[in-house]
Amino acid sequence: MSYHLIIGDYAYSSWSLRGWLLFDRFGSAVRAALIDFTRSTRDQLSAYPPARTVPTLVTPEGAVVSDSLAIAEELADRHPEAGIWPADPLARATARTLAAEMHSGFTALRSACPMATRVAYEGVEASDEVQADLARIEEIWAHARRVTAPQGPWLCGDYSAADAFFAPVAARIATYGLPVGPDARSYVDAHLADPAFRRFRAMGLVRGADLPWYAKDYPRRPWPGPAPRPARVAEGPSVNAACPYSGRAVTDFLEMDGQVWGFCNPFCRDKTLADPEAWPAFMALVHDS
Ligand SMILES: N[C@@H](CCC(=O)N[C@@H](CS)C(=O)NCC(=O)O)C(=O)O
Repeated sequence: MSYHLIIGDYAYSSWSLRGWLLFDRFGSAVRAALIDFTRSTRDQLSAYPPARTVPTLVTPEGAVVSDSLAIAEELADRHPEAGIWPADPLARATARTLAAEMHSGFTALRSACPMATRVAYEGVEASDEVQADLARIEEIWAHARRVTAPQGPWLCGDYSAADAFFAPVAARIATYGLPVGPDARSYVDAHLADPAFRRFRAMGLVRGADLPWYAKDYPRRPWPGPAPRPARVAEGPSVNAACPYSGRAVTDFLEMDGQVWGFCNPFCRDKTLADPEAWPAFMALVHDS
């Protein structure tokens, strides 16, 4: 039996994004299942006591781990080679304190600006409380980068659980156009360009309804992340006979750059259509054909 991860809506569930990134970014195989955010989370998790929130992980032995920080720690212990926490002690301790502060804090930002990755707004006025949260976030991001001196864009060296924990914060800053300085903006942009983040967002663009209780009455602007490569739904036949994800026979098609590609179900086609370059198996097929 493998890991079983139960998550919420791709477009709205910020804690689920953290849990999902801990698998997708660090390479542990997982069977993921979605619960429906239009119905009671608690009822849908009743088969996994004592879980009440998502993400919930069921380990191969049947332990129910229903908290994102506990999932990070458990995966890090089970897969030390994956680099979920940095190997360097100073960087690791810094990553841990950042992830923990995110896990227990920033309630003004979280309640005023719920994650909603299908939209980007303009003209959002951040309250004093939200601005105070943003100032603290910028302070600890800058601190982490100062003491760990990473070569790349991430907080504590290579991408770590601290970055997975702040991915939904980056998404909120992007969606609501929140005011942050240039260093924080670069860090947000790194998340928006991260293929794992883009995969989660692509699935959110094509699965699940728009939930009215998350909608805000601000004018909209285009998503500030990388523009997806243009593609459209098409008819077969396709260049490929087998789906790039499952290897099964193709039934649903898209066209990109004048060529038709096939998938074994509409969701695999549509998540690819939403952001083709986020999907390595698809892009490998395109490059190798
Ligand atoms: N401390 C938990 C919080 C998880 C959480 O609140 N998840 C939300 C979805 S983003 C949820 O399941 N809400 C449903 C509910 O509270 O009934 C964690 O770190 O995973």
